[in-house]
Amino acid sequence: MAKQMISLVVLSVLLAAPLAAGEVSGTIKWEGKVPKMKALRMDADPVCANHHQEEPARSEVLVLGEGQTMANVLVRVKSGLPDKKWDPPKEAAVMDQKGCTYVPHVLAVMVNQDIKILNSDGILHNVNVQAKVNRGFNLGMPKGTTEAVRKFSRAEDKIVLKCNVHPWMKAYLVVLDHPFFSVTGKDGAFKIADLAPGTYEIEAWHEKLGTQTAKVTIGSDGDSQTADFTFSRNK
Ligand SMILES: [Cu+2]
Repeated sequence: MAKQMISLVVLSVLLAAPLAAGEVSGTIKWEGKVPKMKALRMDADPVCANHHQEEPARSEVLVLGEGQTMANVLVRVKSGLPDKKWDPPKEAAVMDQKGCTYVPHVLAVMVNQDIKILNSDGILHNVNVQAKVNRGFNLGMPKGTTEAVRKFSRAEDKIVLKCNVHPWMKAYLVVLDHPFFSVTGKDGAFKIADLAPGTYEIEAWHEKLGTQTAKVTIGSDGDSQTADFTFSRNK
């Protein structure tokens, strides 16, 4: 009887405990001399140029934070996940057109997740989405069109977004079939949570510098592992 009571107590504790899966986090850094990114000449459209009077907008191929941490790197679980289907998040992802640049420069979403495409500039932009696995589209967003919603039904890497009105505008979109990914901000930090115990291949991708991978093992629930990546001109 006492034994049964104890197992009941143990069982209820287990059921009440929050799901404590593991996580991988890390920092992406640039190593070596920092190349100066070219200024984007927006003179062709004065409305765009006006947004950047104090400081010219620069190419976002390489965006670094303090300590040469790298923004716009997509970190994802490349292999090791269970054979399972994950639902997309209910919240839409957002891609804005602001100051005649795309914000963010790299956007990762899930299959069938709504993507809100905003036009904060209030001028004509068009969103030329050059998808290959999914159906691409060319969406005109005239002045007054502030929002459009789109989604992609299949996983696809490195979809290029371009604006034909402003040739310097370029962004990347990646569509993933699982939620285990993170795009770095200027602090270069990423975190991928809710990983069940197991061994995973973690991949860091940069638009020009390609990919790097690391193997990470989550030993038990609550385990927290680190994977740091360094990019440089020669890698
Ligand atoms: Cu544009």
